[in-house]
Amino acid sequence: MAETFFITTAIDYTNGAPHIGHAYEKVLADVLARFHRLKGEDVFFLTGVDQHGQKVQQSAEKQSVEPQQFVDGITAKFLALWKKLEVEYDGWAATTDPKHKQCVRAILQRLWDDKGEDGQSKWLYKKSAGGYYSVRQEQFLTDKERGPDGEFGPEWGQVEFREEENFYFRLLPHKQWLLDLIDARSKAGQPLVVPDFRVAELRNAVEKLEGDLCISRPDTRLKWGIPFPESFGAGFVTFVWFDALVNYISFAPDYDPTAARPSEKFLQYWRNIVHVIGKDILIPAHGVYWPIMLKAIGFADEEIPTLLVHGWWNIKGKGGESEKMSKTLGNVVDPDLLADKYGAEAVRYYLMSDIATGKDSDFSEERLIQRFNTDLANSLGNLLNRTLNMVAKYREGILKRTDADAQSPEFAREGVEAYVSNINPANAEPLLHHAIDRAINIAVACNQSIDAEKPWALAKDATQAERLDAVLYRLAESLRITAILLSPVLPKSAHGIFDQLNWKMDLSGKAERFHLAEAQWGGLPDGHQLGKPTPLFPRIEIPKE
Ligand code: ME8
Repeated sequence: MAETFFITTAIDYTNGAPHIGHAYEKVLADVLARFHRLKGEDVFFLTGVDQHGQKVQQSAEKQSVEPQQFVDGITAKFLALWKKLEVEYDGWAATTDPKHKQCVRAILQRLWDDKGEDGQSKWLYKKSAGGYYSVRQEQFLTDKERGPDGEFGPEWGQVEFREEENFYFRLLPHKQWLLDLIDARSKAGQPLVVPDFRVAELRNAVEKLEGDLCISRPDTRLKWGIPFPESFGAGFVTFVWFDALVNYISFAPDYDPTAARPSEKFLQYWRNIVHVIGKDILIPAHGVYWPIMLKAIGFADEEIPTLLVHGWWNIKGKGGESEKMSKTLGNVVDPDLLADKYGAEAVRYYLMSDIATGKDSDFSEERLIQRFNTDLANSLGNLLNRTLNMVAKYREGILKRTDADAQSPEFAREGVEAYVSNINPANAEPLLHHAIDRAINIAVACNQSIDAEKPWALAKDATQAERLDAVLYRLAESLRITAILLSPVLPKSAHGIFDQLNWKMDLSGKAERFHLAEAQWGGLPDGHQLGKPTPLFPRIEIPKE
């Protein structure tokens, strides 16, 4: 049976149109999913939208529409964008889906019914509390959130004093368990969080944990959530995290929230899971709440998922410093417009190659153009064009294998190895941009070898016929391998390269055309007829001011 791989993303809030940060994360997960498919694994890729909450309720009210109508409109934008950006998922998690709501309610019921010796729930309790509440962030604020002037800063929006009764999920009794889990995973070389520089950050946060998690809102002020089961008494909805995090299991294959232990079919995927999330939602949501929630519903320690935490795309401000993208500053980058302007693959390539996984980067349209022109137009596209033209001119499009090219040239073998070792999402330091560089470097090395070997000179010398055959074979074969390696990032272009190489035409357009196992030297047979060259990556011309 094939190995499995389960990959999820954060589900995006549907209170506004998707921005470049959303696009980055979904493309990142799509590339990793495609890489695992390339390895022949049985992949389940889950993404979706987080449709409940106060912000949505308020935005809908402003537009005088029902919240469902409002989120349906925004959800449609996300769906259209993923189609445009070639994000191909297997499961779509929309939190207003009845299947999800039922799962959340079943989990609440299960935790409520799991009683300790005192006859009370071991996991949930009800209490009354008062405090300052940020409407924008949907949370009560503590003194830690006050600025140097003693006031709550503008990032919290409208802040008001509130007193209310709510349900809480116990976190504090599980603090030591979580610390031990973090340590054990790091010791075993499988850190709970990657890149592993985030482990210390999470550990500190757990050590400082002071309170439990409020999981309800009175429905007098928040209607747009999932109503608690009747046994909790009327008038409460659950909101944000207790709703959103559950998507990872409610939309997973074969999850039953009422079973004491998850099914074997579910665990087959879940045992190889990676949650891809942004750095802002590691602490406390994914790093603290989620492991404890999973423990509460019967997951074993080794079934607590690995978190792949990516950095943020910022914008360079006028003074050259990095600024957060925000609607207020009006500097939000629209991935939809960008894809229309440069094409989906140019956007995918830039987002994957110009940021170190886990770190932040400044978004720049100039860099997008530059990377496209340097790596794709000048290196890869140019190589494809030159190779096909030379084989057409000197050998009527037919490749000849000689003893000289029985072995993989070092740059191709090393390129494949370095690519594979860098791309693995569970690595302590996954470095997708290095993997991409290694694949592109194969094309760069080939272009250099053309300049060094001068096939046009070899073609003029009859004693060099075999040498010319070897040079041309090496170029075509390197292109075939590079196309396989880049297929997760550039699926359409990889098909384009295979089409022009006239390779596996019976599978034209199908993902099964690419297999990592075939990224080995010698795939193209002696006598193989190559196709015709057509420019695959026309240079992007920079508009003059
Ligand atoms: O947090 N660069 O939703 P969200 C990179 N619904 N990534 C960015 C980014 C940027 N500039 N801005 C946001 C939520 N993101 C919750 C998640 S999961 C059970 C619930 C990332 O729409 C952000 O880090 O605010 C997060 O991973 C994702 O986009 C969705 O953010």
